Amino acid sequence: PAAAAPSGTKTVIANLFEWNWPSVASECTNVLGPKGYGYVQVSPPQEHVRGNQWWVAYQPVSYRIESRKGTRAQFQSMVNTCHAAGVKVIVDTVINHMSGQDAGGTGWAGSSYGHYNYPGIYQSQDFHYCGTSGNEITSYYDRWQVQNCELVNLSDLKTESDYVRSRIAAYMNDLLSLGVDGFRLDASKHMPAADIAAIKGKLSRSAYIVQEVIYGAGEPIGPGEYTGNGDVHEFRYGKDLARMFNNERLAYLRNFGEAWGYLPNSKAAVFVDNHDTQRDVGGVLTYKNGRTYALANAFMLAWPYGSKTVQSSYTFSNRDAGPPSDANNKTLNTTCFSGWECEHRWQVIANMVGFHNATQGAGVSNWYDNGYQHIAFSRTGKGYLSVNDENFAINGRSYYAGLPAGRYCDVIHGTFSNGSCSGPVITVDSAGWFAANIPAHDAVAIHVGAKL
Ligand code: ARE
Ligand code: CA
Repeated sequence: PAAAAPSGTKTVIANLFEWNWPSVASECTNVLGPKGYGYVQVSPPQEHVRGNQWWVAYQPVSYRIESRKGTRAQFQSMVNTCHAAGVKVIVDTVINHMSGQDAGGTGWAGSSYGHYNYPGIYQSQDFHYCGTSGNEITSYYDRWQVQNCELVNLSDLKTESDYVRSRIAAYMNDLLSLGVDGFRLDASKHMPAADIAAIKGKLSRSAYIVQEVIYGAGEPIGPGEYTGNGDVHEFRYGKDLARMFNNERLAYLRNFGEAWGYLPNSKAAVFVDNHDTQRDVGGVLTYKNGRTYALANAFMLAWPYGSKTVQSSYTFSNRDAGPPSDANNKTLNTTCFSGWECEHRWQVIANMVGFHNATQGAGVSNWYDNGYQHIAFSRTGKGYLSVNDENFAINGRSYYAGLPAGRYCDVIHGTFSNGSCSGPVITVDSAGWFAANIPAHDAVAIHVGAKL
């Protein structure tokens, strides 16, 4: 987190998409804390409709903290364990709407509900009925519809009403009482920025806020109008980064960020992919791209633009299929590299979190590119990354890193721990240069936090 987050170097978020609470807790202790992640983002914790699809989580039925991912007690224990490991917790928060089931039913934790009736919480007068067919959003080019009609049949809350705002704030305050540190506000585009501001004004203490507003060319509602409330996801980032790797040139990345028309650096939240784009946006890089995906994340973590999230996924081939779960759809404990991809643990990605932390605050200098798919740059005085995404190796070159002379662990190919490097060591000479051979679709990275 960049904006509202407390200062410090540990600002990378790991999004442990659909992990259950006991697994998140042990990951904080065993991996996220030790590897230098500052935050974990977790999937929506409130009671939801039943079913195996992952997206049941986006259909709230009540604000009880009880879901397929665990009980309230397990959630509380997860927050405490993550905090003890130095990892803060961001919660995916679904407040624009309730469920999308016309027939209603019984939620995960036993609450009964109707499409526009959530006993003790919301009744029919608390929802929008915008008057289009099915009350559905039919055009993203109509501001009023986007905020007052239904997104995929999800009962749309009257976020302009003080009662609804208070009820939403009560849910968020409950999460704050459990110790959470921030919120990812789902479907923020579908709520006027002023409604979000009013809800934020009812929170019991400050918290990091990141809003999901997908940039769409020509749409009247853009991410820029939400920056007054906190950070906003910059969706163009992952799409453009993929295009540079896939079809265009890494050389174009030399001014990646605000100069590309993006949100201000201090407000942008970025990722290579998220749980939606990895399913729904063609061309975006995901775990399925293997090495290229790792290189894209390495670039993101090394490059000073925005607040960065590393996506962590379960393996999927069907868009809707939920995570590994038991016969009752209770999510199973995570088993990395078997049913779960655990991208945040990949050597390149996890080690580049260390690079990110060691280079925080340093500018970019010594940019080099070959005009095409080989780039390199320093984070002045702190670190150096060279990515070769050509189809051929680049051998026998020297690079000017401008780093203090000495021996550095190449954190792309080795892990630095207890003063030693499990991979190749790179020697920077007294003039700041080093020599390296970089295979096709590979990289080298060195930084002052991994100096022997
Ligand atoms: C599911 C079924 C639907 C069914 C519904 C209700 O798929 O057929 O009608 O349930 O029963 C997720 C899933 C949906 C799922 C939903 C509820 O993706 O498939 O519906 O949960 O369970 C727009 C929004 C943006 C939103 C994306 C998906 O602006 O906010 O659509 N993203 C968030 C989450 C999603 C989640 C929801 C919101 C809902 O990250 O995971 O949906 O809580 C252009 C526009 C974008 C637009 C995009 C796609 O790019 O610029 O604004 O994004 O098109 O339409
Ligand atoms: Ca709305």
